Amino acid sequence: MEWVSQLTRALQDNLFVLHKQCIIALNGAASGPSCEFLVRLKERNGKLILPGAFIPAAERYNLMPKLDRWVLTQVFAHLAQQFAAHRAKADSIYFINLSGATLGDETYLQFVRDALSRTDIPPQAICFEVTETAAIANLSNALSFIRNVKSLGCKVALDDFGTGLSSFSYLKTLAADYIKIDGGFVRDMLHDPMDAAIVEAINNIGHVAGLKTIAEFVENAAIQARLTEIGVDYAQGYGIHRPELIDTECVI
Ligand code: G
Ligand code: MN
Repeated sequence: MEWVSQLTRALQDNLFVLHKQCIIALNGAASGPSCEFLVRLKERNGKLILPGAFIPAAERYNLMPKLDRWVLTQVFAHLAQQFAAHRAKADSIYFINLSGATLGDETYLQFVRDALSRTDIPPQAICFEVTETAAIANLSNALSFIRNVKSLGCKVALDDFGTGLSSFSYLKTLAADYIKIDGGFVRDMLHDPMDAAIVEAINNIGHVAGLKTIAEFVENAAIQARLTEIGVDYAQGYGIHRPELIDTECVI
């Protein structure tokens, strides 16, 4: 219950902070994916709390639709500046996480449409990340959300892919552009043959389905080399870039 008041206050007083984490191309894949925006909660003592700690509470108390809108507003203000200053490449793609609750919120689409119309950010530079589990739990909402957001020109990624139960069969139904291979399989893939096999399987089936693949939690160069060998298209993780405040210039 304490989370409710802390999160509500954080929304009112702008106590959330946005970080970005760079995404790089492996295998000479055409660039495009540039970074993912990640939200953190700032405590009074200045300490940052990671989303894993507060998002379950925000979901339970129905605060995610508000937080998702706050993120989009901040990201668009930041990107509008980047594009105006020619700091964004023509083919840059920026990844924004969405909660399951927002998938069912039809007014969110209008919110995106309005936000796009107020700036010169190209719609194809925005990719919405939907977790595989949220998409499957609200399948009809997810299907119409994906269709609608793609009709605006934006892209869609299936986040944390592989943790759901029926991952592969839903790939046929969900018309996404990117699969993000769940970091839990990537992190230990050099020591755990099952994890390595799962990463390979997701990468293969993703390619057959016509999607580009992105590995999360690439924590060192050895994992990056193995992913390159397997043929994964893009990578992100602490070994490539530690998330940093959005105002910092991206180093890569
Ligand atoms: O659900 P999603 O995959 O969007 O969550 C990403 C979270 O994981 C972020 O909070 C981010 O800071 C964190 N993260 C990013 N890269 C790594 C990594 O290489 N290792 C670990 N353990 N966490 C990471
Ligand atoms: Mn994500």
